[in-house]
Amino acid sequence: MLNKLDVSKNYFQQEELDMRMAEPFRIKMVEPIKMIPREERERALIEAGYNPFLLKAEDVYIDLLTDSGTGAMSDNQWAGLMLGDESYAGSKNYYNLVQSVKDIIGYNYTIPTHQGRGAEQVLFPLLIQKGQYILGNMHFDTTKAHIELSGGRAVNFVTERAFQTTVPFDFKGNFDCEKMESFIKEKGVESIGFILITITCNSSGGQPVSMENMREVSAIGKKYGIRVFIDAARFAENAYFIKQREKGYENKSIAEIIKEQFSYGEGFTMSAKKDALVNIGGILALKDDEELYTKARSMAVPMEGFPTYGGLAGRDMEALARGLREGTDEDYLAYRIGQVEYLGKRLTEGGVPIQTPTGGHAVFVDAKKMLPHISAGQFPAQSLANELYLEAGVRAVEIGSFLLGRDPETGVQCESPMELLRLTIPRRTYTNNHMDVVADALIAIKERAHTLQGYEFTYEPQILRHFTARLVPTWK
Ligand code: P70
Repeated sequence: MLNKLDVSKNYFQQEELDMRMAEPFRIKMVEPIKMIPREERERALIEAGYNPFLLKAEDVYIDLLTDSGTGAMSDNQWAGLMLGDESYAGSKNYYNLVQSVKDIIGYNYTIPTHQGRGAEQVLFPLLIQKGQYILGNMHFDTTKAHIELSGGRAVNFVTERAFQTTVPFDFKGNFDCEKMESFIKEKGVESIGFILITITCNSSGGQPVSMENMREVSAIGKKYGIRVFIDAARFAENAYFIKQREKGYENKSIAEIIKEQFSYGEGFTMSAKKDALVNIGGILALKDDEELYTKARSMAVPMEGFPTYGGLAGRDMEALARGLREGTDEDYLAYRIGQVEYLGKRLTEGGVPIQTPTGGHAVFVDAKKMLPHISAGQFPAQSLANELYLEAGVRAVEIGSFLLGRDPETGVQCESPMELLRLTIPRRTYTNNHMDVVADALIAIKERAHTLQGYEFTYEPQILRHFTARLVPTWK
């Protein structure tokens, strides 16, 4: 009898092999990728100012920068592209999208947008009065920027357990409801704009929010008359975790869980480039507030486009209408979460510290633990990102002090509570052999982690600096 899996490394015992799920699809089109030689990678990284955002994608072998818009569409979605109705007004693809949102999420009013931030820029100014607080588990960075652009102040209430990376907890995306309620009482209800639940919670590691927690947040909203919205980029992955981990949901279908999740909000913004499996697109939807919908529709026209296309081609709306359905398929989700788990398991076995348990869309390596000799101000996770590129042509992204930036008032570098390297896994794109390349590289780096150096700026833009900043190693 086969005891170990004989492909790549011998990591799997028999029972794990039995549990393992192969891809629930076969591949009918491929896109060649290649690893350029080490000297060329060194040159490319210098040219990129030691900032992987500035690398040419062609110089990257395995691209784990983001899961946003990088997934593979299905044959059904590609077929949908050919059915694009490019009418300026009333495209049939828009009505298909509205129907998908109704069927899957249960909301009545849908406005397509060019991506997630498009939905945010239409909705937020309608909800925020200057100086109001917007309460979230952990706002995503562009979301925070949109809140601030609308005059609001973004405040995070994610559970402290999220910051203890080595201590497992099933729902590290949960709100600390007690803390949030004290804040509401302290500041007064009129100073609160709305509550935003981000599922899954990207910034704490793609970590899910439990149904119980969503219910509690919604109850707090009702108690104080504060509106609750959802940042729904990874809503299907969140539902899958609830089914896997939350008592009482093991026998519910993903479809039922998704509907219940959305019952706790009155509207959502969604970057459709994630769980909805498209390369571009977003959605703003409202459950039943016709008045707010009417206002949002008027705002959408100058910002995004006429409300039946909102910045998308008809064909893109069709791919999205179909992707929304595919992204909620249970077999697909089991494979998807399984792949992230696989990479996490390989890294853990190899002694690389990660946020545990693994989340939905990425494995987050704890660079603070792996490179304790590099201070927050010299960006340990950025150092690890650069070394990973040199080692194996893999591009990952820093989520730590480099991304966080400086205090706008004092100009002092903020210290992030976590210094993470995000290995973000595009959907249906790479195989577990690719995951092995990534794991082997990080395990090799771990052995010489003490030799890695910190970084300092040679160019530091004032806003959203991480996208275009240039760095050098501190000893050079
Ligand atoms: C990511 C991307 C986008 C995002 C999100 C949540 C929870 C809204 C948005 C905005 C962005 C990114 C980060 C680093 C590198 C590349 C890209 N997340 N809410 O990868 O949506 O981008 O469609 O405007 O995660 O996490 P959109």
